[in-house]
Amino acid sequence: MAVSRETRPESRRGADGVVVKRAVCPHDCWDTCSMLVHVKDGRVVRVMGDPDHPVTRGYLCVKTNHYEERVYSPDRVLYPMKRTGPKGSGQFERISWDEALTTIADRFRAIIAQYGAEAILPYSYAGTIGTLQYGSMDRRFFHRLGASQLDRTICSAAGEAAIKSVIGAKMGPDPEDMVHARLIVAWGVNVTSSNPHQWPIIQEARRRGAKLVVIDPYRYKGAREADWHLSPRPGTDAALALGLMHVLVREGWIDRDYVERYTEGFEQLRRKVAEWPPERAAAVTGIPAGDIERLARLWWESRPGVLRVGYGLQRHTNGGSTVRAICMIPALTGHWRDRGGGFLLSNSGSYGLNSFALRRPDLMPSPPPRTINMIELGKALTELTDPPVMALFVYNSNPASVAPNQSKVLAGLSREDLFTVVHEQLFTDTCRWADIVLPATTQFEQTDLMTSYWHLYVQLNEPVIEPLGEAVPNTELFRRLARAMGFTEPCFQDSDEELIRQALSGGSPFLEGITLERLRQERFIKVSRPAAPFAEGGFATPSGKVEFYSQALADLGLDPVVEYTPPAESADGSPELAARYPIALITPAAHHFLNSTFANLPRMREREGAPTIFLNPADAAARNIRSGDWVRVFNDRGSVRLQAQVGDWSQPGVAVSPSIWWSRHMPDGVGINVLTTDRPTDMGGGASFHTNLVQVELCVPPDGQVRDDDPSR
Ligand SMILES: Nc1nc2c(c(=O)[nH]1)N[C@H]1C(S)=C(S)[C@@H](COP(=O)(O)OP(=O)(O)OC[C@H]3O[C@@H](n4cnc5c(=O)[nH]c(N)nc54)[C@H](O)[C@@H]3O)O[C@H]1N2
Ligand SMILES: Nc1nc2c(c(=O)[nH]1)N[C@H]1C(S)=C(S)[C@@H](COP(=O)(O)OP(=O)(O)OC[C@H]3O[C@@H](n4cnc5c(=O)[nH]c(N)nc54)[C@H](O)[C@@H]3O)O[C@H]1N2
Ligand SMILES: [Mo]
Repeated sequence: MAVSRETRPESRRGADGVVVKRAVCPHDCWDTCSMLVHVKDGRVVRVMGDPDHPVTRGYLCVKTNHYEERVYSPDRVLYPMKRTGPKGSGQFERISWDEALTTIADRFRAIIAQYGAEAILPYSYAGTIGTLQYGSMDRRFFHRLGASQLDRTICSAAGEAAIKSVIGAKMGPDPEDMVHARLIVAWGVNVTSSNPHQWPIIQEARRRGAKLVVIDPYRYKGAREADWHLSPRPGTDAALALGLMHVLVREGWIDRDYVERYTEGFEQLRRKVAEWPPERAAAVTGIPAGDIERLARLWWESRPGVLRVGYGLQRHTNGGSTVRAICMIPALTGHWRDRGGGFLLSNSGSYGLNSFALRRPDLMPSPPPRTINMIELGKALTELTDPPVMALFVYNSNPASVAPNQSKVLAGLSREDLFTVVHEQLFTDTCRWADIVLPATTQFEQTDLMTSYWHLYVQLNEPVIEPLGEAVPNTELFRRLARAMGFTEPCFQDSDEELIRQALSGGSPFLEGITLERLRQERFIKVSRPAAPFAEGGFATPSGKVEFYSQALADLGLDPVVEYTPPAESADGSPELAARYPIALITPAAHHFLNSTFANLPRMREREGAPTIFLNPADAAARNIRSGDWVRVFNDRGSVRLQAQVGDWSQPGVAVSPSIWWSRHMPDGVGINVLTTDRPTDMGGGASFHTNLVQVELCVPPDGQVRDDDPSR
């Protein structure tokens, strides 16, 4: 195809009428890719990775390669709609934007008059991670309204709290520098599915002689291709880290100079790790003591070395302590000194956008309204009083599919007296429970300022096509709602362009010289940040040092150094429960979906196969289960049917179910999250999606065709 590359400010057209425009992937993913979008006659005809972007390197993931299928999906919500049948029936009719806004404003006023504004709960997460559409005008609106605040904990809260307690900021090495590493430890991160642009960086490092070690209970593709795969029992990594530090301290494999200059509490840490000889860590984790010794030596001898840690391992009831323990390792050994070395869970602290200006918390009434933890949505909707939640406003999220303890969430959403508004691009499981559904634009139809929680480029996304139907961006929706509610503060009129200027205005040294004008010309600009941010200390903790001992933790009643506590649901944590439900089920990211996003697309569902559970051969044999069989997976919270795949995916007693399928595509109309717990993590109030005990048994498949030798016949 003959194409012309767009040259700002004017676009040029190729001979066949195709214009290539730049956009930025909006999804909640490490990679935040730069996209080339081929547009013909106002319609997207093809999407590709931008070859000029140093991290995207000309290719996109399997999900966004066909992004046009999502934009033009028959599931797109194109007009405002109101419910006409009973709650959950999915019966809606088209209404005008005027009617929708008036209905919402009238209902909000009535609720505020009777219950107070705290009876209104916004519910949003990261349908897009764009600075504007993730959190700006929406926050202003709910702050001014005095609605209950939402604690957005569903993804990363435990890890964030842990990082902050040790190093003070969500910051680590520049991933592009990891090509220099001699050792990369991918610890609880799926580097081939969740973070696909990390993979070529790892491969380049390996070509230069580096080793890849994967620590993950799931033997996913990257684990199979690693130099060494260690498979701990789920939720036991803090014990592994303590065992590793025991060996490092015992052998004197520590950087005394770094420890003295830049850390605090080494003496307390030394005493703590003395209690964790590798044999003890081995008994907890299932990783042989010899392997723990070997890994400690490999780490000490490999410079630069990096712990590339993921969010998977902090989605356990003890996830905060786990990240805390791991985060201490590079300070002990001085790996922070090297370019490309240290610890990286999140780089989102590397930008310094002005979120106060964007979100305007000063618009909140005083005292500020109550805060509700988003992972406890079911409880909030069914148990809260004083006031009860009477209105739920959902955007950027699909809680009917993604929130834990789904039965409770659905019980809440089905309340006839709950007024639910959902602003969505696609008619999701959550839309079914709405009173009003509003149409949202996709990234190709809206403006945003993009950052990444992994790489270090600020990027600008501008619309490449006109909005479909009557869809509007989140920012415009909340401008309209502010008008309907009669809010007169000038900040409710700020345009998207003004919002971007405000976001860049905080005076952060990282953003020096980065302006909207430059972004329009250059599209992506790297932040000004030292490559090795902690080579000479400079941590963002209260002491300015790595805090092995944290008074803040002691104040929370936690071990001020760190301790391993068994996951709340595990043989050690709850023996009685484990006797009934002997399998530890983890539910990590599916390769072809992004949380529940993309799971509506037939191409992605086909490639993903069926809602699956990977079982170890020993567990399968004990239950007469073979690959391809349908099984019932259940615990006290609920039950789902999944198709079994039997193999060396995990150790005995551990099962894996890649997530998240939409409930409507599940055999019994409910999703994997009927099994998951809404119990918050030890730090940060985060989600414990991977701490679940279940039982598994052969069952009747969705097509009713049972196996010839099925004992349940
Ligand atoms: N294809 C795809 N990409 C995605 C997503 C997706 O759904 N699909 N989701 C996006 C989002 S929102 C996020 S937050 C990131 C998440 O990216 P990741 O951090 O990779 O998150 P998960 O896939 O939940 O878990 C990562 C790994 O942690 C492992 N794990 C689970 N429990 C433990 C444990 O106790 N110890 C150890 N060592 N490992 C454990 C899982 O088996 C999994 O392989 O990815 C983003 N990218
Ligand atoms: N069992 C289990 N559950 C999990 C996880 C797991 O690993 N296992 N992972 C958890 C994690 S890491 C996360 S981050 C959460 C994710 O939970 P969510 O943030 O709810 O993520 P998605 O499922 O991607 O749903 C986002 C929705 O936002 C919509 N959307 C996208 N862009 C826009 C926009 O600009 N405006 C509006 N109004 N809507 C938009 C999309 O169409 C989509 O339906 O799920 C969590 N749930
Ligand atoms: Mo996430």
